Amino acid sequence: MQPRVKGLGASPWRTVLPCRICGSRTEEILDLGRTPPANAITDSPETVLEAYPLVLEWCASCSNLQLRDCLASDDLYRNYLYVTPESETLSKHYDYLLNYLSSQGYVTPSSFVVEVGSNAGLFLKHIQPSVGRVIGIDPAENICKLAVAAGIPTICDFFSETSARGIAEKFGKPDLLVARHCFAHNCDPHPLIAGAVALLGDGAHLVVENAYALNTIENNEFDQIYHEHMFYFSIRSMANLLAIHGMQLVDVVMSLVHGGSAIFVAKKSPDSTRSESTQQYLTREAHFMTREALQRFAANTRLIAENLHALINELHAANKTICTYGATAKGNTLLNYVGLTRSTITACVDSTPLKQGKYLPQSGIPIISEQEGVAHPPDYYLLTAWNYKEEIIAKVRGGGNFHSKFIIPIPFVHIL
Ligand code: JHZ
Repeated sequence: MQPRVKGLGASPWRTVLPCRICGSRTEEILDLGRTPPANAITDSPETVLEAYPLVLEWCASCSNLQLRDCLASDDLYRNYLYVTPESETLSKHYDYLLNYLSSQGYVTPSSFVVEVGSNAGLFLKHIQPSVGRVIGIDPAENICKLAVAAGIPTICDFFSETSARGIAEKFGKPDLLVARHCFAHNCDPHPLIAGAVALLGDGAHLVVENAYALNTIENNEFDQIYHEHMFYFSIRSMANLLAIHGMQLVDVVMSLVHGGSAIFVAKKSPDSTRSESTQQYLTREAHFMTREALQRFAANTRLIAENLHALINELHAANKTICTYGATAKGNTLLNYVGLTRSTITACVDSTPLKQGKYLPQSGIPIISEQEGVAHPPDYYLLTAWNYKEEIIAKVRGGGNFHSKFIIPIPFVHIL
C-alpha cells in the first residue's frame, strides 16, 4: 500500500503542513505512533502489516482537524470489510434522520435520494418506502454486491465530479444527496463538494453526517483517529469548505451515534439563510474548540492508554480472561496505541460474518462470532464498540451472561 500524500519516504518530516481545507499552516496535536490501516484484518495472527503514522493536526485558521498522512483510497476501500451492522441504535437513528428530513421538507414521498458511501444499503433500505427513488454509490465491490442483493440499486464507484455528472445524465438530478460517515474518508474533500455542486439542482440539499470534532475531543475519543478518518470536521471547517464551492451551510443537527455526530445540511445558493441554532453551535464551538482543549485531549489520551494498559495487565496477572467486543476500526487504534495483543486478550467478538475467523491487524487477536462469545463468556469484555454500549450489554445480559464485566475505555477507563 503506497501512501499518497506526504510525510512518508526517505525525506524528513515536514513540520509545517497546509490545512487541506483552507491551505493555512497546521500544528501537530497528537501522535499515535504507527499502525496498519484499521480495517486491515488478516488471515493469520502472524501477518506483519506495514504500519503508517497516525498524526492529528489542527488548523487554527478554520478549526479543521486532519490526519497528517493519508493512504490511497483505492487501497483502503476497493475491498472493504466494514459492513454496517444491523443495529437497533442505528435503526432508531435512521428514523430520527428521516423524521428530521421530512419535517424540514428536504424529502417528500416523491423525492429522488442519492447516498454516497452507501455501504450495504441499510440507510437507503430504511427510507425507501418513504421516498420516491433511491440510488447508492460506493467504491467497495464486495459491499456493493450486498446492497444490490438487498434491493438497493448501487453504482460501484468513488463519488467525484465525473461520477456525479454520470448519475445526473443517467438518472437525473436528486432532491437530496446524503453522505453519512464517509465524507472524511478522502484526503481531499474538494472534489466531493465539487461533485455535489455538479449533481444538485438549485432547490436540492446536501446532507453530510460525520463524527463531530468537538464531541471527539470533549469525550476523549482518540480511537476515532485512524487512516480512514482523514478529517474531523468542526462546524466552522465544514462551513468554510462548503463556502469555497459556493455552497451555504443552512442547518446543523446533532446526534449521539458514533460518539456524537453532526448532521450538516447545505444548499447551493450561497445567499440561503442559516438557522439560528447553527449560529449558536458555532458560538459554542468557538468557545470550546481551542488549542488548550486540544492539548487536554492529547493529555487525556495518554492517561487513558496508561490506565488501560495497567488494568489489562493486572487482570491478566490475576488469571482473568479478557476478550474485546466489536472488531471495530477504532478498537484497532485503541489496542495498537495502548500496546495490547493476543498475549493478554483471548479473542474479539463481532457479529460481522466477513470478519469472523480472521485476526485483528497488528494485535493478532482472533475474531469470533457472538455465539462463540455466548458459549465461552470471558471474565471481562473490553468494549471496543463503546458506541453501542447499551445495545451490546443488553444483548449479552439477554443471552444469559451475567458473569462478564465490561471495561469501557472512553471517555475514561471504567468497569461496568
Ligand atoms: P462501528 C466504522 O468504524 C468504519 P468502526 C467507518 N470507517 C466509520 O467511519 C465508522 O464506522 C462510522 C460489531 N457489532 O460501527 C459490528 C457487534 O458485534 O462501531 C461492527 O464490526 N454486535 C466506516 O468499525 C462493530 O461492532 C453488535 O450488537 O469503529 C461496530 O463497528 C453491534 C451493534 C455491533 O464502527
